[in-house]
Parts: sequence; structure tokens; C-alpha cells
Amino acid sequence: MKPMDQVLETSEKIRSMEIRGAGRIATAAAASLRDFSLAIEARSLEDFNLQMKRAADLLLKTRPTAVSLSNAIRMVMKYRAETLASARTAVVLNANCFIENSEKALEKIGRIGSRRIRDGDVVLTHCNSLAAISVLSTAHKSGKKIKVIATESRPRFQGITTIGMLDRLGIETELIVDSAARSVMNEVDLVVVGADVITANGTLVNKIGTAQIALFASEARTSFMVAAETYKFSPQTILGELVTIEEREAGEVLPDISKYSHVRVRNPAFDVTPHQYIDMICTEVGVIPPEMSYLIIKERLGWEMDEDI
Ligand code: RI2
Repeated sequence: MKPMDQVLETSEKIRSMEIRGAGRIATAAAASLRDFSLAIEARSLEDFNLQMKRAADLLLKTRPTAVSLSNAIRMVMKYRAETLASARTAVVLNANCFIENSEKALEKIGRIGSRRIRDGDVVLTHCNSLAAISVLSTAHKSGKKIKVIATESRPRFQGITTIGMLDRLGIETELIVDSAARSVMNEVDLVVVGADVITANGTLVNKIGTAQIALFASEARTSFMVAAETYKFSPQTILGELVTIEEREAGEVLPDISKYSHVRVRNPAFDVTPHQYIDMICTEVGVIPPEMSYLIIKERLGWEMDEDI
């Protein structure tokens, strides 16, 4: 396989959602860039930089919403080197460092977030988030008896992946259709979801359906926690950039649209939850109120105002 074919293959897996989940696409992109850097033959440092940039651009274009992808690529591509050999070493180091930190972050989020779960709690989760599942599994492993209610998460049914994971962990789980979220909310003690993007003012962009669950939770006075690694925060939003909401193919919602003449199927993959509905964001550096997101971006992502302007 040619080096670029490996990048194309990973890009296609991310685009088609064979590899999915904000964290998983980020680590897959980092690993792809690392493997590409080791496999390419470059005539000079400039040639290496150019080839790396092409690969990074390909991966970046796969899914437009999750900022984890651009943050991961930015971190890997932040190499400064004088020679070809040191450039390669730096890319490998950056990528491995990102992947390792992201694994550690998941563990820490689990340890911190699980403290908010009490013995006997009922927790509702939406879609399939490794960060949210880390919180649930850590609570379960620490001996707390919990029950999880998981939504199906149409149209891609990531909820089925979630119930499979929870089942393997031995956690008592109930599966509901997305529209049953309000019906069960009065039984729920805590909602835990993941994040695709958290903006500078603490707004959450996550799987379609999250915003209505947050609204229901707020109405029922149920706590709402977001579990997210700090690389899910968006530096671009400090500059006023809006988050692009990915619209996916109609066929994911309705396989045969051809028999209708006047119907258009809309399939936004994510929605926006205002920070007022979020009680806490559990990151690897601690639990923060959403209003502190700006500080996470400045301090954790080492992001400077003049970058990208
Ligand atoms: P982790 C997923 O996006 C879901 O929206 C999920 O909440 C989020 O990524 C975070 O997942 P998609 O790829 O990074 O299913 O916590 O569209 O695993």
C-alpha cells in the first residue's frame, strides 16, 4: 500500500463513520499522520512538509464538526525541525504523545466524573461516548450499583454500541427510543453525555438529540454532565468562528426517498445545547462550570490570539 493510500483509507473510514466518536477520530487521524510520516520518501524537508500538509488536509476534510479532529491534527503538525530526520521524529513524538494523553484523559475523566454518581443512581446517556462510558464504568467498578438508560440515537443507532459496551461491563441497562427521553426523565438522577465541540462560552455541540435531553433534564431538575477531554474545546470559537453542523446523507434517515416528489429529508448530525442547561463539564483537569471553557482553551490548548488570524 502506498503511504497516501493509508491516509485515504483512514479518511474514508472516518467519513463513512466506520471509525467514529470524537475521540476515536482524533486518535485515528494522529496515528495515520504518524504512520504516513514514517512511510513517505521525501527529497527534502520542504518536500516532507508539503506531503505532510497534504495528508493533514485530507484527514481534516472528513468530518466538519468535531474539533477534536483539528485539535489532534494541529498538535501533530506542530513540529518545527531543521532536518528531515528530526521532522519525522517530531511528528512521531507528537502523535504518540497525543494518543497517550488522550487515553490517560479518559481514565482521569472516569475517576473524577464517577465521584458525582451515587450508589443506586439512574444515569441517562445519549449516543456513544467513550468519555461518558468511562464515567459510568468507573462508578460501576468502584462498587456503586447504577442503572443506565441509553437512547437509541437515531439515525445511526450509536446507542446500540453503547448498550453492548455496558452489557460487557455488567452494568444494568435499559434501552429507549430517543423520543422516550422525557418520559423517563423523572426517574433519572444524572445525565452524562460526551462532546464533539465545546465553545469558548461553554456551549455544547453534541449528537443530535442532546439539546432536547438537556431541556428535559433542566425541566425535571436533573443534573446534566458533559464528559469531555480538553481537546474537545474549540480555540477557533474565541475568534468568533461558528461551529459547522454536519448534515449527513438523507439515506441514513430514509433509505428510499425516491418515491416522494416533494419531500426533503434533513439529517443534521449534531445540535447545540446552551451552557445554561449544563451543570458541569468533567475534563481530565477537573470538573468545571461551562462558563470556564474560555480558560481551558487558553491554558490547556496553548492557543494564542494571533494564531490563524
Ligand atoms: P467520545 C460522537 O459523534 C457523539 O456525538 C459523542 O457524544 C461524541 O462523538 C463524543 O464521543 P459521532 O462520531 O469522544 O458518533 O466521548 O458523530 O467517544
